[in-house]
Amino acid sequence: MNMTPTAGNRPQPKDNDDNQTSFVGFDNLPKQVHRKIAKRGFEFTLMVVGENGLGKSTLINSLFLTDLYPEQHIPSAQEKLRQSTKIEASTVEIEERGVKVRLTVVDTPGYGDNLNGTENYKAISNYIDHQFERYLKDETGLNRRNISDNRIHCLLYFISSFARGLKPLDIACMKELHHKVNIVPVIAKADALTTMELIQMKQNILQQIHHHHIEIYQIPECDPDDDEETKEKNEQLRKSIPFAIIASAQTYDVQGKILHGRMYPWGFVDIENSDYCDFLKLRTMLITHMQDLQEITDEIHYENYRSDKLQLKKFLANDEKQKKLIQEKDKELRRMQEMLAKMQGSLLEQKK
Ligand SMILES: Nc1nc2c(ncn2[C@@H]2O[C@H](COP(=O)(O)OP(=O)(O)OP(=O)(O)O)[C@@H](O)[C@H]2O)c(=O)[nH]1
Ligand SMILES: [Mg+2]
Repeated sequence: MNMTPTAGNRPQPKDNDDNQTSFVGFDNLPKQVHRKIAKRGFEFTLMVVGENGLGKSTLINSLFLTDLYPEQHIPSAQEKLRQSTKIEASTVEIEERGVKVRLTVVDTPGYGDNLNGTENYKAISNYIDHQFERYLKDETGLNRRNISDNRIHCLLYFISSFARGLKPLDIACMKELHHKVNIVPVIAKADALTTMELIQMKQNILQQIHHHHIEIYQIPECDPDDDEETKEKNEQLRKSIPFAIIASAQTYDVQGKILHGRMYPWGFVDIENSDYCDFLKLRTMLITHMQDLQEITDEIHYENYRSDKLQLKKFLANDEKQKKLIQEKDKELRRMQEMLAKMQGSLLEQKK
């Protein structure tokens, strides 16, 4: 079999007729989106979070056409000891048949390196809040027409396939973030698991999510008038969560076809093969439910943030009023005390 690594360029969409091709890529975007949105374009921000080395940057690179990280810096052991969560945003502009997508990917390299895990997810949480704050400021400002939306619409949470399920830090992190952002859990490096292990792992994770009352993103139901095929595909997406991910930035020439995959001594793993990898399902989910992810971000997560902020403002304003009132009363009291002291003084003078 001829399997030679190629120059890292993205392979063309395959035209074979197995089930994996029924899941779409960005190439199909214009068919998937509402005309109105197609006109003004998409602004979508995706964040990846998870332990160090789980393949976050690799996945981003293979999910979206551009190489976001051409030069990766591998930290030395000494640097690793001091490494804290470093959050980086990269934007790619994609234009597909007239539809503009401004995709921002926010990477959080090194998560889990720092022994103080709480610090890691607090930084992520603060970053999400900061984007809400920026949006709120823009929205209440003068130039409301050209607001750029950098709010995080979806967070891919990477779970290590070397664990049996969620680790305590994963649970704590998800609980900190689930009311701020749409969390989509993914099992990283799923090529390390056998079919049975993967099924078990998915069950364990879903049980833990349920047990700890973690609210992950729920794929919406189809419209009743959608065709059976759409309903079936949507159901498949729903059933696949947490998505099992195998990522690779490398492409290979496999018998004349350029495929994204991982080459092992025992064989080739094609990351677009839906028999053992949910890569295409994840991409389909992001595209078909991009609008829903944006709406939930705007109507639920951002709205919660905004109303909390307004309440806090009201409370602080009331607090400020109270403080002013107390200050005025204090002044009045002091004035009366001074008057009293003066009167006592003049009385004493008169007695003499
Ligand atoms: N076996 C396997 N290895 C993978 C997979 N995805 C990425 N890798 C490898 O894992 C290593 C780390 O990948 P990165 O993409 O840098 O991981 P990361 O999560 O961005 O790491 P940090 O930025 O340090 O947190 C690289 O050698 C990748 O080739 C996968 O699905 N399976
Ligand atoms: Mg990385």
